[in-house]
Amino acid sequence: MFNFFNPGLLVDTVSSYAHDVDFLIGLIFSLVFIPFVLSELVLFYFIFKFSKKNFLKAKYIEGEDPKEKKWISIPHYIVLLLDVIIIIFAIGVWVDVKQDIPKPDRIIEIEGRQWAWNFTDPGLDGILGTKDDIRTTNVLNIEVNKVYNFKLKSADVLHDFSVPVFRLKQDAIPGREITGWFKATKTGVYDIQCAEMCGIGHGLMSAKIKIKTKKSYIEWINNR
Ligand SMILES: [Cu+2]
Repeated sequence: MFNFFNPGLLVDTVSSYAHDVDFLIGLIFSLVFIPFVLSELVLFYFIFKFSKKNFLKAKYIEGEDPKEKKWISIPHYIVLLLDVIIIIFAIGVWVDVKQDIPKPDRIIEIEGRQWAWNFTDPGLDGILGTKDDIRTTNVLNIEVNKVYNFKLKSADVLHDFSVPVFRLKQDAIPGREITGWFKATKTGVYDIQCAEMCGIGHGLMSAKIKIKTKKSYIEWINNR
């Protein structure tokens, strides 16, 4: 599929599904951009052409004769077809990212609150809710190339856990625990944001995700 707009060039792609989301953005942009340019060209051509005085008098057309409205109905069917193409690809990516949650190597807890992110790592035993759990605020330490499931909660209002390099966004809803997943493909330090207006400190709700190698991740756990 033609994909001349690649957002991956603007923001690093660091999760297993980041390229799928980029493909979708590129697909939608391409399929919307071309009809947009064509229809604007036709519009300006007609404005120019019919602005000459006494060129052609406007007629009242009821559209009962199919030939008279083909200029409307054919582009309309093309747009509907493009919509269906977008929906088919979008459902595929949605199922991968949001619904088919793979078996985790590790389960963590994420809690949004006004105005910080709290993270709970299960620690050495790999089990949440035990004594060796590691709680951090505004820094999430994870291991590269491992499937993580997260249990996302909110302590107060709507927040949204967003990791741009993962192409991941998930609302945190008070009273609910939402399970999601990611698998980081590169080490490094990247931004976490809150993507839901959650009060006056919303803009301060930035955090960091530190994606570590197995060795430095185990080191981090042992040094706690
Ligand atoms: Cu927030």
